[in-house]
Amino acid sequence: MSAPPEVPPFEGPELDAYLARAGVDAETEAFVRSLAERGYALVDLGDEARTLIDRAVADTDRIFAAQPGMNRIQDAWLRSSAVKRLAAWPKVARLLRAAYGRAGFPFQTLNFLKGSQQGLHPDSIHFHSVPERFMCGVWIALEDVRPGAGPLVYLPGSHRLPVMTMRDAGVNDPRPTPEHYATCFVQRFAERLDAAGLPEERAIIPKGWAFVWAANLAHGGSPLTDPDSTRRSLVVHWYFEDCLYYTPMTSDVEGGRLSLRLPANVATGGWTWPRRNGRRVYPGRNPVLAAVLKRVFRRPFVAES
Ligand SMILES: O=C(O)CCC(=O)C(=O)O
Repeated sequence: MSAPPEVPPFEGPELDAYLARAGVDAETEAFVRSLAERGYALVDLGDEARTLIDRAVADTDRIFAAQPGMNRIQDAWLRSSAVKRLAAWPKVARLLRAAYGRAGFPFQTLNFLKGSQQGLHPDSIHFHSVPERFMCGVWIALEDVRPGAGPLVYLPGSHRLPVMTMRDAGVNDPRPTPEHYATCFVQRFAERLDAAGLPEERAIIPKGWAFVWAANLAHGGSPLTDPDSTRRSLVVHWYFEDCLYYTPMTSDVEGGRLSLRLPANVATGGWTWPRRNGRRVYPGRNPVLAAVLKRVFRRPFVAES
């Protein structure tokens, strides 16, 4: 058996040869090439998924209704089997397998009721892997996205920029914090995007379609120009097997101190143990404890932003 790739094939220089070897169908090839060229790809999840979406919306609307003013539910998959099934949708798993050359697994879900209005950011500062870039986001429209509802905004091609670490952002601290992110990273990242001069686009997509982004693609939520308008969506974050998983925002990557994670595996309901070259790596006591405690309390976390 050949070793898994150290670079996601769609991010690497040998894509044509990889695709020829893999012998994928036309839809898969278009998906992989879109990720390579633009850093994102669109997927129609199909009518079965649209039926399931109605159940997921009913489940999450109940949680939102119980907490007026709240706009985000983290890990509703722990409470809703419809969210859980959508998060691990087989068509998405198959396409990602082709793009990354490794099996993927969803590790977290976020449900939004309205647009998030989040600033432009790459997921590679929130979740990353060793080897790098084995992470992606899958944004599923749970209703048709209207232009005034704060659609997802993104900069095609920004995935090719170098991954920005906290040190790159000017944080000279071996233990960076979310405060450093807010005070340094956000500004430095915005400057980098300005310098790159890439155009902005918005994802105005129908219910049941997914927008898949590469780990380093700059994306966020555009302003809500119609404040009453909902924009129900499910964001699923995926990792890939045989990697280490960590939180870059609180890591000193250059200094070799990673905040390792023990990610949940939404598909199996368990966890996926970090591995390097086929061998298990112990992520440390705190990540294991955090993962277990989260499961014991089982309540999906509801937040305002
Ligand atoms: O849904 C949005 O508006 C943005 C979501 C996002 O940026 C994320 O989950 O990383």
